[in-house]
Amino acid sequence: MPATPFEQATMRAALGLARRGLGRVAPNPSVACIILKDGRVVARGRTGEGGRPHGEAVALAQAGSEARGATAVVTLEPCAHHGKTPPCADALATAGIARVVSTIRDPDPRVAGQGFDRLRAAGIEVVEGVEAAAAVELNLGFLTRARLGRPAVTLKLATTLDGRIATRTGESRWITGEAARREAHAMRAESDAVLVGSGTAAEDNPELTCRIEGVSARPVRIVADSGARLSPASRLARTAGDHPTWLLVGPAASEERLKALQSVGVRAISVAAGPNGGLDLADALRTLGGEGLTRLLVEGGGRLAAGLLSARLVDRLAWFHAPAVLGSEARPAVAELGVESLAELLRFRQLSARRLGDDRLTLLAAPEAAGKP
Ligand code: AOF
Ligand code: ZN
Repeated sequence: MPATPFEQATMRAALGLARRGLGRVAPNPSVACIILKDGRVVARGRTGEGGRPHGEAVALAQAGSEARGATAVVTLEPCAHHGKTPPCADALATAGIARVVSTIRDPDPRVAGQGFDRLRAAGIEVVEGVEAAAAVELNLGFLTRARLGRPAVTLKLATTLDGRIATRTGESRWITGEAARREAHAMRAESDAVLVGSGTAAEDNPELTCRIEGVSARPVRIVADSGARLSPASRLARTAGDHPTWLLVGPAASEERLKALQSVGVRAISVAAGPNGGLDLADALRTLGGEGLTRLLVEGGGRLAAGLLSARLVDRLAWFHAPAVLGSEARPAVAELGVESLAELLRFRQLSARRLGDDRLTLLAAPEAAGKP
């Protein structure tokens, strides 16, 4: 029997529950499981901090004997491998779950369809593909790292209507309003790491922490800084003891500057050199994937944005527009891309748009959506 409207609604609730774990479970996915019996919810669970326990195990423990004959609604294919814990597929079967409603397959080669197979082999009725598009969005980081070895990249920009992020003299606070800025902090909370270029780090002197009440997220703060130019007196360097802070440096970075930064707790990571004295951004992202990061939020500036866009390394755009105009002498959000003809136009697909105070937030997906199921 296909998923009932109640099961579909429960899946949407489960996706919302799982979303609350984003930014806290890498390199694992955030998976939620809601257990239904006789038309009501008897248990719900999601993946623990750091990626364990798995969501199904949390929900099954809460359900106890109520799990017998019940339906489990799970936001990703239950795992089939013996890790620190036995496979969730087996745990669901042992608990007596009669039906599993789920979304997309888990691309981890230890799972990859075998979770669903194990459930069916145990006599459990399995419905796949429910809310699949939303599950791809939820699991984009995990899926992208599994497929491409790098985190999913969301480029966040806050601009005027004509795409400017600062005046010619560098004045940038504030172009968007309070509600948009709060939303931007919430986006940090759902990320494993936040990345800026060295120019932005020098000019804005940002802290890149997540300052929203009741949220204790601590995304890794990363600066793409080929020459290790970050000042040891910057906010980032001065708070490196309290918040993980990484510097992506190129081969030409001076040992002396690196030592000064490392002595205050900044971690330096070597990356291959790229064009125009910058970093090889594909190599940088692969390195971050190797460190276990699945969701990377890039907050500018214009050169880093252009570098990632031209290398086709941006998966999602989060574009905040303020109802204002600055003119072409102001700083553009995206530096030169070298586009000569419309055939090279970078076109995105709109996922959603909403109003935040007087500003507007548009979420867009890159055409080569790296996260296809
Ligand atoms: C689930 N439920 O809540 C999660 C799953 O290192 P381990 O043993 O924790 O396994 C990690 C893998 O388990 C990960 O790559 C992914 O395939 C799956 N994650 N599976 O059924 C969960 N977090
Ligand atoms: Zn599992």
